[in-house]
Order: sequence, then C-alpha cells, then structure tokens
Amino acid sequence: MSAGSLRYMEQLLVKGMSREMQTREMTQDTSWRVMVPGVALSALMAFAVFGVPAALAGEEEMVSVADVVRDPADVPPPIGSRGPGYVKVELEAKELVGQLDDGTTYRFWTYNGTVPGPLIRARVGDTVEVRLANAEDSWAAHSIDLHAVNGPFGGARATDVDPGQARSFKFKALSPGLYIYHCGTPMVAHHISSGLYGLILIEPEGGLPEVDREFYVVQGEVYTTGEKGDGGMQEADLEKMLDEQPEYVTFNGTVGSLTTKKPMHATAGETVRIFFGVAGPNMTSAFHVIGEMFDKVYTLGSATAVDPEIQTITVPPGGAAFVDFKIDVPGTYVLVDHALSRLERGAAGLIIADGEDDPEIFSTIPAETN
Ligand SMILES: [Cu+2]
Repeated sequence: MSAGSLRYMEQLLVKGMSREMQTREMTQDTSWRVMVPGVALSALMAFAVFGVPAALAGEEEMVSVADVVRDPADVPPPIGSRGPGYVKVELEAKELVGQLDDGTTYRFWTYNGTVPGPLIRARVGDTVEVRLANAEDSWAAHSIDLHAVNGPFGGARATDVDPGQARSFKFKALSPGLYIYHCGTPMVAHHISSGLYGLILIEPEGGLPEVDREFYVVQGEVYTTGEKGDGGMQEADLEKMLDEQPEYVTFNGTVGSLTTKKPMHATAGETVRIFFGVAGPNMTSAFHVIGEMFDKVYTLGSATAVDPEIQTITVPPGGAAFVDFKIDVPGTYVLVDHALSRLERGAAGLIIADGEDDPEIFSTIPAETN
C-alpha cells in the first residue's frame, strides 16, 4: 500500500473517530484503540466501530487515539480554612496520540494523560511533594518546573526523568497565587507546545472568596509540519516554532476542546471563576469573554492584586490570571483570545448558561423595515 493511501486511511479512521466522539461521553482514562494499516490487535472491534475493511489491517504498528482534553470543570475543591499541611502530588508524563483537529492527530506529551495536566491546589505554608514518573513507552525525557517554587529551575533539574523512571522533590509554598507549571527539558518550547503544562494554585490563608462555579482553561500553541486543516498525523515543526508561527492556538489542548467536546455550563445568576493560564510557548493572550466583563481580575495570577470591571486582560506566556464574574442572563458566552485571528486557529471556548431571562438587562427588539 502506498504512503498516500496509508495517510488517506488514517484520515478516514480519525474522521470516524471524531463522529464517534461527538455522540459518546468519554472518561479521561478512555483510550481509543484504532487500527491504521499495519496493525493487528483488536482489529475486529475497531473495524466494527469504524467500518474499515479488515483486509487493510497489517501487522506492524498500533496507534492509540486518546481523549487528551482536560475537562474545564475538573477543578479540585477549595482549600477553605485549613491550616498548612503536607500535600503529595503524583504526576506521570505520558505521550499519547490524540485528536488535534477534525481529521488531524498529533503525538501529545501530557501530564496524567490530558492537556493541560491537573490543576494542583494547595495553600500558602503547605509543603508540596511532587513525584514525576515518565511512562515506559515515552520517546523523550521529561521534567516539571513549577512557577510556585522558590528553588533552582522550579524543580526541573530535580525531576528530569528518563522513560520508565520516577523522581521527586518537595518545596514550601511561600507566595499565594496562580502559577504555570511546565516541562523544563530541552527543547523546552517543543515540550510545552506538545502539551506538558498546567496550573498550580496556592491559595492565601483563609482561602479565596467563594463563587458558584470554577473552571480551568490553559491556552497553548501547536506547530505542525502541515498547515491547519491538513488531515492525518502531524509532527512538530521546529522551524515554525522558532519563527513563532503556530498552525494551531488552543484552549485545553485541541481545536474544539471547549466548544464541541467539553463546553462549560452555568446558570444565569451564578458567579463564575476561570483559572486561566498561558502555556505558550510564545504568544501573549488577550483573554476576553464575549458578552461579559470581568467583575474581578486577579491580575497576573496574584491572589491579592484585584482589579474591578475589566473587559480584556493580557496574560503572558508562562503567566496566569483568574477572573470572577456574574452571568446575568442566559445564553452562550464565548471565551477568546481577542487577537482574533487565533479564533480561526482554534482558540475558543463556550460557557452555556441556562436560566431565566431578564429583559431589563438584555432583550431583543423586533426587526422593522425602513
Ligand atoms: Cu518534556
């Protein structure tokens, strides 16, 4: 079979997958085993699901297409009023082929199987132990640099770990705030771009003000050899990375992560908090929610510098911020980077709010003819 027809088959398989994904709820640990030509295991099951002629299955290689999207509602509970303690964080660097766009796959490098990795939540004064394992089937060494750490490389040298190994370190959380963590193994931009990032929240003493819902969103860039929209399995393009010309700009890892795959839900009248980070590696975000303004902005991730009533915030790569706002009326609210060309490259998310209309705040007026 020619390389072209192999690629074509792969596209067919991935398209079948994306249809399947729209109709089925998948857990984070769900791994979809699909066959590409050259594959033996589970062939009958995959062909039953995707309708691929069994004669195309060979015996060389298996590609597993995983759901790598972190659910934005997957946020640990607030710290509340507890005193300082000892917190253990277990992470595993896992390299997984996931769906980057409709018909396009990419070998994501992840913490715990999703992009971003888990939101880590602790409080000021906690001692945090971080254990990083690197899966046996990884191609690369990985590490973790947490911006919440006071110490060399944020822990990256202490956790530089080869496939099949694990390393640990601990640190005392000295400053409250919302911080990026990311892989610090060279070429760092490549490791970040491939998905090795997340946020760690260090709450102040007594915790943060309560809100009704909290969400977790991280912006990233993916640099692929093909152009956006080209199908098939894409590889990282280091030249485009050095030129800072991404093909994809994403919220939570992939195109459609927070729109078709895992949108956010709320009810009018509720207060919403978004923990927002920019992994980059290169672009500063102009974060905005279409149809709302932020009642409170915890500027640049500071837990104490709070600005009121802001429409759009800038968040640099390697930075974060969190925002609180009340949703006044039902409807669909769109998260964007207001450098809006990036919307076309994938940076979009939805909050779908149900509840009672309030015509005094917002109502449409019937059309008239001039
Ligand atoms: Cu890495």
